[in-house]
Amino acid sequence: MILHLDMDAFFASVEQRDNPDLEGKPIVVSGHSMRSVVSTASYEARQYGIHSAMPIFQARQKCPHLIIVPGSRHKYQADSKAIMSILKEFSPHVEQVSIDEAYMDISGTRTLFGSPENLAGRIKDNIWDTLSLSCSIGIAPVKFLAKIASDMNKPDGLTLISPSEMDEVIRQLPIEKVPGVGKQAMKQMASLHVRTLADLRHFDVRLLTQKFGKMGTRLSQLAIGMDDSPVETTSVRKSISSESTLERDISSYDDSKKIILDHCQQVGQDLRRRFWVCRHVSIKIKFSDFTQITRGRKTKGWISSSRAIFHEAMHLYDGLVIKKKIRLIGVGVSDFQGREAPVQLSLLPDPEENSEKKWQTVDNAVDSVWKKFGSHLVQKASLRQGGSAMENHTAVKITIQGRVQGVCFRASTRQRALEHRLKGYVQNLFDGSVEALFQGPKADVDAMLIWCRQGPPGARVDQVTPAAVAVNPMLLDFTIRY
Ligand code: TTP
Ligand code: MG
Repeated sequence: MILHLDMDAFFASVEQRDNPDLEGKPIVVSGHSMRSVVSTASYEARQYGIHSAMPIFQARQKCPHLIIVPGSRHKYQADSKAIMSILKEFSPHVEQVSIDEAYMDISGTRTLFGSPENLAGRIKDNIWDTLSLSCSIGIAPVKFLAKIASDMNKPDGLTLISPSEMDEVIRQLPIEKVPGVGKQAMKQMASLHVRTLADLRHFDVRLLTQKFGKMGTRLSQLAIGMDDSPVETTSVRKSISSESTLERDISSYDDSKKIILDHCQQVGQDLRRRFWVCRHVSIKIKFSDFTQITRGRKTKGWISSSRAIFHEAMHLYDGLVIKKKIRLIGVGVSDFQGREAPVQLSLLPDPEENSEKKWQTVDNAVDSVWKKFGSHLVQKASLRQGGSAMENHTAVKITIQGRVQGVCFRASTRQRALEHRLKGYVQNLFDGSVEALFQGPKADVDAMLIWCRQGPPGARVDQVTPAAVAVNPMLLDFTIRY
């Protein structure tokens, strides 16, 4: 089984933790300039439709009392490092994929830490106790579903997709939620009438590969739940590369340069996402007659910026004597080591970075974030309920006494609450009772209370004590708390 952890509203949560005045308020973390964009928005700010990569002026329009906090990269990096160290206490098989996100192979952990849910609960508790930050965890038999699962019950979620549930999840999974499916791919998906990942099962793998390249092949596998990508710790992965067979053979120097730049950006992004630096760059050129050459060189120091990789790649390319047309170009990097302090997509401008060129880098990062996160974030924002939609809502906290602490009780309570589209949580208390909070339209909350009094088969409910509480717009899901 694979576990995926993602911190909740990471930068914003760190700021709210460190400054009690910000707690419970709509805040965004962002750079100082007029051209700045939102790095992250607190869950309170997301209620107003504010999301990452949104220009600050637009965020202000959506929420005039929005608090804008200048980011402090070093602080987030320190927390990120601490989170990763906590994870490594549970297993050495940890792959950090961004500043607040990591995969963990938990196949061999049962003897030490019990069930996957138990392990995840302990990780969540440990991070909360040490850093006062909440995270969401997804567990699934394969990597891509673990990531999907961690997003299902954010914030403070814990979601397990068991092997028997995989098929149903894939049937329901909107195709835009699949990692790697960006805006461009979505246009083609729409023309193929593909809505969910399972819809891809109707298409031949050759057609998908023709339409989407390598990703098409991968998608046809994901559609049947196959994803053999392993959790890669720094020592496992030997190289990262990006290459493309060109639509037509080319001979122009400028065309080659553009394609090399594109590959360097891909490779650089992948490298930085993993918080690695490299010391070797190579290029691969295949000619129209299918002969091929590769050239590589060791760099002077450790590098990770796309520009430095491009510089090296062009140096190699310029050393070639090319007499034939080119049909394939590739760029690769290897010889890795983890970087001391991880740096996320540079959306928070570094104080020293003022030149126009550096801003260009920031803009490119924003573009790439849009490409990668755009549709997903937009959808997320539109799913959030605005103030008016919550006017008729009510919230009730209940304590249930009896023989109620089984996993089944909590799971079926959640199931029933989701059927009523209620927000809230259910949680075992130390005294043997269960606490639950239901929030949503009054009629649904009432129906839920009646259901709780009866309890699911196997449970024995002795007493239900309800208390009205304030509606909390922060609640976006119904979760099982640990
Ligand atoms: P995410 O995990 O994508 O977002 P998040 O942790 O803020 O919120 P969620 O609860 O939905 O996971 O990104 C982690 C951090 O990376 C985020 O706090 C800030 C930074 N980041 C940017 O700087 N720019 C971006 O566009 C995104 C998406 C994230
Ligand atoms: Mg996060």
